[in-house]
Amino acid sequence: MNEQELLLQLNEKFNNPSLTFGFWKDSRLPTAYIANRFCRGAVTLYGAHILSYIPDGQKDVLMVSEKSLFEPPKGIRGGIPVCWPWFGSNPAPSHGVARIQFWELKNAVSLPDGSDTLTFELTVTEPHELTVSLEVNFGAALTVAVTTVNNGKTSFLLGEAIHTYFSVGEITETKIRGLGGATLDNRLNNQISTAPDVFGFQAETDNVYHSEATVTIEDPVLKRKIKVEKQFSRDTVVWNPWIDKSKRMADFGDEEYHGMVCVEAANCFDNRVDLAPGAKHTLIQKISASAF
Ligand code: TA6
Repeated sequence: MNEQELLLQLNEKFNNPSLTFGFWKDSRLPTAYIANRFCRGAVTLYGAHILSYIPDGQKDVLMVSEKSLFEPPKGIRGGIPVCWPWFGSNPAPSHGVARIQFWELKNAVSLPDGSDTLTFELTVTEPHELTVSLEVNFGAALTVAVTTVNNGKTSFLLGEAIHTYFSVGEITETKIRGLGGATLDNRLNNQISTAPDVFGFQAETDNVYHSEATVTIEDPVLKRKIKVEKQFSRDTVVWNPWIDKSKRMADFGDEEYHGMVCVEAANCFDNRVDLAPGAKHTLIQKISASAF
């Protein structure tokens, strides 16, 4: 079946009034477009990758690089990559296999409150026999739940992150609030410290906070704050590539670091989840934007 036939099949199978299917921009990535009383949004079957979340009256909460490729097997730069079933650049491919494979859209439901929930699923046999599902609710908030089932006969150490690229007006004016007191693992110099409750950005930042506390992104330029709530997330990752790393990323504009910050619900490195045979684990992140 070619992409056009897939789109036709999806539009026939899921005929919710708030849901249409098309390609993402000028790519050939089959994408679900949501428009309901709360928001507009988009998620492609490639990686079950959420590309846009625009609450009514707001600008897009998510940032997608103008230089991102939308061509398998390259991962998309921006939106919400699902890092699974490992986090980090080792082994390759960076952040695992889920974001560079096509998932199946299993279900799409318009709920009585007017929000919409889509459920995607992917089953793999390497590096282990696992099934992962992503359930996303597009409503007054954006709620993402990533559930893993171990189908194998042995345990598996699961690394994962909901690697969200948030759009901000200017990173040097942006503050992150809520991680005070958490153990901070600076991945750039491997120094361990205790996190302050509020911090800003003056250089490349690649920190893992051993905390699932709610984070608020304070953006005085776009005059909004974004609340990031998490469940079953032992870690919170905060990342901005800054000047030099931005220049090294071919799929990211040299100046795009000014307009983004990643805040990620995660279980990574020493906090991976030891998943017994037959066991299930869910990681949840809920995003909501309000005036600031
Ligand atoms: O989440 C932070 C991070 O691990 C950074 O180290 C940086 O590599 C970023 O993810 C992007 O990773 P990617 O594989 O998408 O280039």
